[in-house]
Amino acid sequence: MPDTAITPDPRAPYDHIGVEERLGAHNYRPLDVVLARGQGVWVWDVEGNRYLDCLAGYSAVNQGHCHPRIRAALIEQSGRLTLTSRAFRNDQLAPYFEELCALTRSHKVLPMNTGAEAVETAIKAVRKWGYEVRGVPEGEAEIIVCAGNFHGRTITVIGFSSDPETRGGFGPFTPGFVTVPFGDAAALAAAITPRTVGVLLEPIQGEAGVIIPPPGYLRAARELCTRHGITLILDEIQTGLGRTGKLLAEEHEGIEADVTLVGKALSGGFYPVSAVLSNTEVLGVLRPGQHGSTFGGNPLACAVARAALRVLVEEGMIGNAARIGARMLAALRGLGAPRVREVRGRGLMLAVELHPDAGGARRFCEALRREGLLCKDTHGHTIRLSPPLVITEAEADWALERLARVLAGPTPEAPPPGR
Ligand code: IF1
Repeated sequence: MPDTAITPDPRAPYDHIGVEERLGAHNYRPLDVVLARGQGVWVWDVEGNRYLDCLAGYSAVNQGHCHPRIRAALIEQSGRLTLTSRAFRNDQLAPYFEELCALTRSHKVLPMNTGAEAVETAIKAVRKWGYEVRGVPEGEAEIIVCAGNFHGRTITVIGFSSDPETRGGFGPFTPGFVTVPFGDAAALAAAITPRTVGVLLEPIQGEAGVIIPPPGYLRAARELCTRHGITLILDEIQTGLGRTGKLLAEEHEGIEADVTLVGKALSGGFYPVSAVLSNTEVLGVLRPGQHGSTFGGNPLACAVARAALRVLVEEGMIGNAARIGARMLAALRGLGAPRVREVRGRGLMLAVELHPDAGGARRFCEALRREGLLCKDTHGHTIRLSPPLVITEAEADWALERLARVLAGPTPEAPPPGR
């Protein structure tokens, strides 16, 4: 059982799970833990049990739960001005643009809300750029994507997913996407045609199970896009903002994308904030009235994002991710647990892939929950580990001790059947 408890919540008798299951759509199968409070890497459930959060909101809580400086910015701005629409200007937008562009070395930014919206926005801009700048015949633009990708849940985006779970039953889909194997530069080169306007990649495929491409692949993609005059679009919504031990994962290969997408931790988990980062040539094709969003660039989002970026840098979270991530990767690899097929990771974006005969990763996530560690399985046999970047050595050792116990211990009983 997890160690430190807090005063149980008097509402504990409330049937959180029963009501959620009865009234909510079943588009998730969450662990049966009802969280009520979070601080740093720790979260507490309604019974007062403490857990170390090894998912961090799928890398949206890189700065740790309820970071006080981001919360202060949220509270302060929420008392001044929260939403004006972009029909008018607001006093948070320009400073946010300046700070975001300076940090990411971008020349132009288009503010959106969710990651999927940023991906959709990039697709619109790059297609239009293709027609107006590259001279591709209208309506014929092609964007190359990779098998195993995850870029969001909208119809266009799932249309180029290769995962039957993600796309099954939702057609018809948007045309204009060509799929190549991830990590294969020759296949990427062969897929480029005069109608190609861009290549959309995750620097590391998160949902696919933290799939790291061969060294040099991102550089090869960069060189191919430069040579053919097409745009390299990097989806850093999960890999960005310190997760892999660099501000952006592209830095591991010393390249710069033409279009970079960020989201999730851009708000430290306080608010949906995303952004398309690029240059005038690409984003300049979007003229007034051709794209927008009710909440995109709202002053509350800008104030929160400004604080989230500030603490990420000022509190050394990026370097900590590199340091603690390397420590965890080495320790997990050193376990030598027979049921572990591979341990993958860069910075604090880690994954433990189990052999299929281990019985599936879900049962190990359930067992880890009972030990006080919250993590998520993906694609059946892989346990993803992505704690907040503020994790200390001691907290990482606390997590590793439990991971070692569960991964090397007896096979946990099968999880309860999905509802
Ligand atoms: C779910 C996955 C992770 C993303 C990348 C765009 C988006 C995401 C690389 C869209 C979002 C989230 C979505 C959430 C679970 C989570 C996820 F398992 F689905 F794939 F992180 F790996 N690009 N990922 O990872 O951003 O619109 O959600 O803000 O849909 O279950 P969003």
